Amino acid sequence: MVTFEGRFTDVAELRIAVVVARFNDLVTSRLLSGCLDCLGRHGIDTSAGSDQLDVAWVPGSFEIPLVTQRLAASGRYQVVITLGAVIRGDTPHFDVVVSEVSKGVASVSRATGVPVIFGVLTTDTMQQALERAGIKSNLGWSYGLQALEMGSLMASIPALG
Ligand code: INI
Repeated sequence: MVTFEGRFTDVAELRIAVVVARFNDLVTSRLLSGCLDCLGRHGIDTSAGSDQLDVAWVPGSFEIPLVTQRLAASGRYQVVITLGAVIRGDTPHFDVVVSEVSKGVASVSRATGVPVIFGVLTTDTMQQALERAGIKSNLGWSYGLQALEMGSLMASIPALG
């Protein structure tokens, strides 16, 4: 029997891309700082000159899948983290944006074989979003941890063929 498990500290070989939406950037910039804090504390170089980490900003969550697709297909990254905030109160087309970004990200992940962390908050109010982006906890930190786990897990499982 083989047990495959991700690791959180053996990160020297990991290259990570983060795709972050500017829409609701009060929330998303906080998710990004939580995420980078987590990655840095686990040994990822998060400095400006880092060779391990790149960040791509997109206008809104709707644009996340396209840029994620390009980054994942580049072969440069072992994992991509997506960060966004879709708030029902501000968004008549909430369901459309949420559906497109969630299905888009899942489909990129399966098509490329690169794990993509779904860090798009979907909440009813800005207050709820802020609570998840640092006022209470910062889910950006969890997304960073999940990226380390999935990046190292996938690297440990031999690909078929
Ligand atoms: N994008 C978001 O990330 N969150 C939102 O709450 C949101 N609202 O409220 O509309 C939003 N809209 C922009 C959308 O993602 C696209 O950027 C835009 O439609 C251009 O394609």
